Amino acid sequence: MTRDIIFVNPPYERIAPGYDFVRHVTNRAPSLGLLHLAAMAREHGWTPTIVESDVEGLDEAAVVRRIVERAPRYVGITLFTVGVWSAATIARGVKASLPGVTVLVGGPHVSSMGRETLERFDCFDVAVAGEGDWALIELLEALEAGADLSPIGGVLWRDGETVHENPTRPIPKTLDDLPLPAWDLLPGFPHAYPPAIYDYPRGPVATIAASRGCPFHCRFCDTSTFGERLRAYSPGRVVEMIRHLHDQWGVRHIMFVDDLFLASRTRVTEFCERLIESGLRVTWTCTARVDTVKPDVLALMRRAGCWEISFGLETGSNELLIAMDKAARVERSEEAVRWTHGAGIRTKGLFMLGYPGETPETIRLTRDFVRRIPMDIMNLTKFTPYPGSPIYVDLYGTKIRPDHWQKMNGMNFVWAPEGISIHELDRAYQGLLFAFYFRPKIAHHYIALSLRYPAHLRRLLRFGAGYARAKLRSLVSGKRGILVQEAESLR
Ligand code: B12
Ligand code: SF4
Repeated sequence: MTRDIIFVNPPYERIAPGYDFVRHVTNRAPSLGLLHLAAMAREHGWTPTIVESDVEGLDEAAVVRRIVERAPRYVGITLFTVGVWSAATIARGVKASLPGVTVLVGGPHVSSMGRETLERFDCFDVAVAGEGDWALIELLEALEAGADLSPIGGVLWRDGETVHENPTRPIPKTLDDLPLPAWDLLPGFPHAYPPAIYDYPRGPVATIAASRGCPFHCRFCDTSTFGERLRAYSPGRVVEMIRHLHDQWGVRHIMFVDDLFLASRTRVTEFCERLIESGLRVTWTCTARVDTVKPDVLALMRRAGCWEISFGLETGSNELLIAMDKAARVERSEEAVRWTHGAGIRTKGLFMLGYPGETPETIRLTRDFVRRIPMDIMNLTKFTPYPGSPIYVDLYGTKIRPDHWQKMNGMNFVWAPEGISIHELDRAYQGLLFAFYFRPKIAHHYIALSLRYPAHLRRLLRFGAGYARAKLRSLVSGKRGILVQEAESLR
């Protein structure tokens, strides 16, 4: 008898209604978590399948049909806060047709809100908080045997009306024991999963999390899944993974999604040296804190193929950086960006707008800052108090705001600081992006990049054509422009 399990990355509100064309330029990275879980399950005798709803163009009803056709014993859904309601719709739909199925949930939302999630949604049977790789296997074996779930660390389960929360499990010291993520089970891999436009030179692209955990506590950040202890693959194992992706799948660019790729100077140096020695011709991008870069390491990274570094710059105001509990200040951010630019690596600044304490003055400081530094991409998100982040507790206590969950994709203001309205924030949002991008030197940079890497130009043209079609449709239907519709849909 087959031991089927279907893993699902549910559809979620990634794009505002009427804005489907945006998918041509956005990041379509798969759920790496599900790839790890599927690999682990397969290694332990299970037959896993992965459903990547958005990339496969499946809405909730289509996902349910897909699952029901296969009639698995278990369904495992990964939950970001933004996807919880959609996941619940899928779980209910599946259970209506397959009453015997067991629905497991895990992921960042469960790591911080596991109990509340099981209490609110009785369609989810068992939850795993934190790292799921080993917990999943123990859980599946216990469920198969009809055994007691209480000894399995990290698991939350229901007994009648009561939700039980087991103690957390010990964290393994190394990641090297994990099997390779099951890229072979990912529909359309690797071509269907490009990062955001201009975020890589040439595809196809794959993601790797070379480490897990972060010892810092920036107040807006949810670190509840991997906690504060940093663990990593050995540099040799990372190079092995890159070789596999390159040789088996033709991958030419790697996106490291670790929270702190540059945490250990020794490890990064060894990784770069090994990658250079390997002769693999791949480029890569990573994220870093501004206080971890130095010119000599940057020069080595560049030689090893590093194409872009994303820095969490957040704002141009030191007062806000202090409020966020970020260790570095604006001056350090500026220095890091200049060093990186000087080393020939592109820089992407991750910013947020609307953090508690934001004022017209802090917005002005951010505007001046982004125009002053040699940054190549500005990524601006709308401040969102995600469950699991310290600021969520400051603003909401532990009270659940399920009405907000579906909007928690960084593209909606769900909260506004004192003295500034959401409407003003929306205007400032567009103003900041405009101030950064609409400058001759940036236009010149992107024209040069498009000519050098024409795949981006094709994506941009598809985006432009989609935009024109959407605009035309809204004009013909007598409705107002799509930008106005978006603003209304968020209220
Ligand atoms: C890469 C990444 C992305 C990628 C890929 C997303 C994806 N589907 O995985 C992209 C760019 C698309 C993305 C988008 C967003 N992201 Co993001 N992203 C990350 C990042 C940096 C790494 C994720 C990762 O690959 N981790 C490694 C894998 C192995 O871990 P994992 O997926 O969590 O899975 C493990 C466990 O969670 C668990 N598990 C997961 N699912 C399941 C299911 C079952 C059944 C079980 C048993 C266990 C289990 O087991 C897995 C293996 O140990 C994290 C930060 C982080 N440190 O995790 C943020 C993070 C997950 N993102 C976040 C957010 C908010 C978003 C966005 C909503 C908005 C935004 N600002 O970007 C969007 C949309 C989310 C979506 N549904 O896709 C938040 C989530 C907060 C929350 N409570 O929802 C995080 C935690 C960042 C942060 N620190 O605040 N993201
Ligand atoms: S923002 Fe980065 S450094 Fe800060 S807590 Fe989150 S992962 Fe750690």
